[in-house]
Amino acid sequence: MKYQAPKTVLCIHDLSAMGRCSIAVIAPVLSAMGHQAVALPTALLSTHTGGLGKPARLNSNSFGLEAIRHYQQLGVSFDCIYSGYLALPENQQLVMEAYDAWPDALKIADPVLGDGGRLYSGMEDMLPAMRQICLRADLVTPNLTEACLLLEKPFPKEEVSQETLKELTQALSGMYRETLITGVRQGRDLVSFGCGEQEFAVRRLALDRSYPGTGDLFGAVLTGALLRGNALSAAADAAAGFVSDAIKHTDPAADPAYGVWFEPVLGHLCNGGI
Ligand code: PXL
Repeated sequence: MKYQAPKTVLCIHDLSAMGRCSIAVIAPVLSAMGHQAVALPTALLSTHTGGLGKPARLNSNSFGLEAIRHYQQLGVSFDCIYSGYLALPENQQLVMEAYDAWPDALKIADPVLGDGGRLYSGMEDMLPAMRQICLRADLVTPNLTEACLLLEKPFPKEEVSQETLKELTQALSGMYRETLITGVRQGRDLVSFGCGEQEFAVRRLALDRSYPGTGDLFGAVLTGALLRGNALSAAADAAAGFVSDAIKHTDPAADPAYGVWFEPVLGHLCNGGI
């Protein structure tokens, strides 16, 4: 038997214990896809900040810095550094130190700042830090709100056309290495638009339900699929398909603040399915 080492991903996100987002969904998704997820929490929260009241919160930058030193002492090497929600602007330092420590890792940055044209609670001071991270990343994956924030453009009042989406992605691609704008509503579809070596669009029928954490689920499947050697367009398609599946398996009567019921469909990611 020939052993194949799992790919190792350093996940620099918060851990929201309940509400199905952040490391709570990213780690199981990456594991199901055969990768080793190493959690580097930017903060520990009892829930996310999107509709479950005021969460208990433990912010720490020093924990992450010490953890990075420890992994360096161990001689660990990461195949990928995947960052998202920062709890403090100083958390930027964690991502930068990780980039310096493991320069050959694939750097995926999700500039988690807001959704639906609004900033998430507590994100008011985080834009400069996200910008710095995105400048050094190989792939940046904003939603439309985050794309507008990065570009200092107002959030569009009306649905964006394919042409506008293309222009926004191209503008970001002029600033960053490769960009994928995710989850944009166009007519009956939810579209992700990629621009880097190639331009492409991935479409799924929108399901008229929205949940916190779907960006993290999308990002985790995208990361896992890229690490399996898929092209960005194929990885984005797999991610859109998984999120759509997970929403379809969620009781529409359930409180959306607790996120999508992705657990019953996690098995779809196993055994090289994607
Ligand atoms: O899924 C993004 C996210 C991550 N972490 C926390 C959040 C959110 C979105 O609301 O509140 C704490």
